Amino acid sequence: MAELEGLEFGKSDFVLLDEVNMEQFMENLKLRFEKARIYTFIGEVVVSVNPYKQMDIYGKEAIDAYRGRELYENPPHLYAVADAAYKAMKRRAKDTCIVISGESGAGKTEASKYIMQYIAAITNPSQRAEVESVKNVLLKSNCVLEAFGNAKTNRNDNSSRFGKYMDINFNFNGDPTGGHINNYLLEKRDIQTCLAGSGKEHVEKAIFIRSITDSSFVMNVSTFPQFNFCTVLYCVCVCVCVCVCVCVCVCVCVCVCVCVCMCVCVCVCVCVFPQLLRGGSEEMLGSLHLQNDPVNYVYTREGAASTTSNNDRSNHRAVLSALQVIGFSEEEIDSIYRILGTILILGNLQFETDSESVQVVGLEAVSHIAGLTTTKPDNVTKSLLFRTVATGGGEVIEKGHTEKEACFGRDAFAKALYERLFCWIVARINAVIEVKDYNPVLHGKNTVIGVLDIYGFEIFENNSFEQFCINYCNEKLQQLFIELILRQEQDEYQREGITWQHIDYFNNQIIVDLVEQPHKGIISVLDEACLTVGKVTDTICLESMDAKLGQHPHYTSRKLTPSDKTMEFHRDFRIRHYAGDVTYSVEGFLDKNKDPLFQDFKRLMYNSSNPVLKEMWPDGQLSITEVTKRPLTAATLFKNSIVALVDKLGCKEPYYVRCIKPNEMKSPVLFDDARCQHQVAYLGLLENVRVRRAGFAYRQPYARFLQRYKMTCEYTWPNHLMETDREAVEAIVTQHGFQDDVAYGHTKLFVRTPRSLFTLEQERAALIPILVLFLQKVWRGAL
Ligand code: AD9
Ligand code: MG
Repeated sequence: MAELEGLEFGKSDFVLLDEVNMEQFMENLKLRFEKARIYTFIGEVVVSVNPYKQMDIYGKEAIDAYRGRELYENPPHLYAVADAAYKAMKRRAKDTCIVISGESGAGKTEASKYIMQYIAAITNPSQRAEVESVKNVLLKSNCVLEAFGNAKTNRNDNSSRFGKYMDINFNFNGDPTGGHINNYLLEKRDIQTCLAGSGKEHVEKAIFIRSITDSSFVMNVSTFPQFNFCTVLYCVCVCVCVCVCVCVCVCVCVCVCVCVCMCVCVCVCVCVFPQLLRGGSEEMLGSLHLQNDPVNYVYTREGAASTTSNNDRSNHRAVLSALQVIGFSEEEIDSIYRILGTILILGNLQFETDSESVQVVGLEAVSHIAGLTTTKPDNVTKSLLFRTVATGGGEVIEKGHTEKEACFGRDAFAKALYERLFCWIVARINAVIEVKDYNPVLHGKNTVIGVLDIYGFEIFENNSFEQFCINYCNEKLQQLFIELILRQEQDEYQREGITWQHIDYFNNQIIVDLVEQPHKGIISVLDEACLTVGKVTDTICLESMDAKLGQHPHYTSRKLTPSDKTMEFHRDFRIRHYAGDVTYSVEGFLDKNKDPLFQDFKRLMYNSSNPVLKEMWPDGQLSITEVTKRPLTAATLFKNSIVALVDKLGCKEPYYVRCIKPNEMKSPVLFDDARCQHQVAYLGLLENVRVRRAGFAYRQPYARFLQRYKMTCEYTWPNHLMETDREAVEAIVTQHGFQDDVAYGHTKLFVRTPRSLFTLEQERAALIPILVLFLQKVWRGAL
């Protein structure tokens, strides 16, 4: 019980702090982290600090302790918030959602898994087979999505490179009947950030510095026992490595490149590739024409240096088995791995220029690609070396690529293959779990719990288009948080005439507008540049952003502030986000925003004899003259999907898990005060405490409150004789002695602490059996 935790563990709810200020907040957060209390409430919000070690607080026993209990009956836990969302959904037939936010590595995905496990554990007590099967698919889909959508980065060994929002549908019994997954922006660069061509050429000193300070390559301290000695040892190790690397860097310039290749995990390699290469059977790899080591492939080489191979075999088996459990057919699974093989082989393809024309080096690879994609080798070669273009006069001609264009086309093709594969897998899972044959008349209202696990705010040394999208998404979610938790709450007090001291908070709408406003925002400028005919470069695009947004208080570029030496001339722009300043390199923005894939590749895939591939590339049936309409740009598609997501979340009752990353070392014993304080500040947690503390935990219209609790008061049972419902509610409150804990609004009763309500609930629960007995006797005529 929260009360039994004792003060040595700090306050289990930040609302209980003596004073609400940053100092006390941080003191409490740190104390609880050090005492292995990783969760703390702010009312119904759970603040979670990543423990970076296994905790003995999950599992059946804990689930039983939280099942059906009120939030404040147990110590803070993810299970408590999952149960609250579930109860609200079941008791009040409300759609709810659990929004898990925090930066990369803060523990969002782990939290979402515990929440899913909790919901799976408390539902379907009668073990009905069809419900069990839905639960199984929902849980197994995680394994597949992680393999295809997660990657090792500097900041997290298992970083989600896509945002996931999963709706779980429930029937009137509160049992899952199905679900739906939405995925948001799978980072295309993930499969090939470290391409020999693009990665190494642009290795920057800044990245090198990040690689050694992030030190994800040093060792994993999460296995260390909790001695300070270890912290010291760890710090010494880091220092030694930093010194060695710096010395190497200063003394032997050539070695910088080597170190970067060895250490930098800026490149990320989606888990499924090393799993396949290290874990696939000889027979499987043979049939895919693959060798069993990621270092043999350009797309996985650098990621492979930073990943361990211990679990690849078992993870590969788990993914295969999950795919089968979900219901992928053998042919579909085979197609998935054929596509993965194609991508790896594509990555190794080289081109050479021989007397003017460009050729593929080594035709064996082309025949392997043709075999894996069930296409003709000649057509593969043609797509790699030529593109079809429609001239102004309506003529269709074939234009040979330069070597550079061929490399660009190859990489764009590999990225698109992966992206479409991922989306197809999600769509296929959705087809299995979608609710079928649900009749609301027969089965009652179908309710939903949504769980959102989306990439957190990202600030790297080198931020590109992906960070721009991710950070925009976080601005939108912060806006939703402000809207739901801070603004609506205050607005309601005002509407209901409750005395209320306004709490100030930073409203980030201004930054959201900077990015998304039609005609004026950054996305609109980007799109305009992409649609402009002629050679528009990233730099020209930056100039037009400068011209349109130069006056905006949250936007700046080097041109606008020439004295700022931290930005590159004419290549960087900076946004003052709610979470901090982020400098973006505009290089590559236009290419990433456009659909860079030549129609020839789409046609090649559409003409494959493999039905799965054909299904993934419906746009390949268009001829070049039909492809006149510009597709929506990546930024606009992303913006539309995030706007739809926010709308979806906005109409549900939200529950929040705010995750904090205690340090950059992935250490279970380090609490980096400055880093944590920064996160607390930008997550708006202090404002959250202030609003919560000044506010009321619970509110209900008088009529509904009366209906539920009238049996607990002699003046209101079975009917009251007072003039208004409000007076009757006053009678209940006074009889139970918590008149100092409430405020009376125009239409609703507001209760400050949940404890008062808890007393009422207990009394009601005790009265119900007596009442039932009484009514039975009345019906039988015994009374
Ligand atoms: V990212 O935005 O996808 O890059 P997340 O999702 O916030 O990030 P994740 O949940 O993947 O972070 O957690 C990172 C690592 O922290 C995990 O791989 C675990 O090793 C560790 N972690 C996080 N939460 C817990 C926990 N409750 N117990 C133990 C944890 N370890
Ligand atoms: Mg994650």
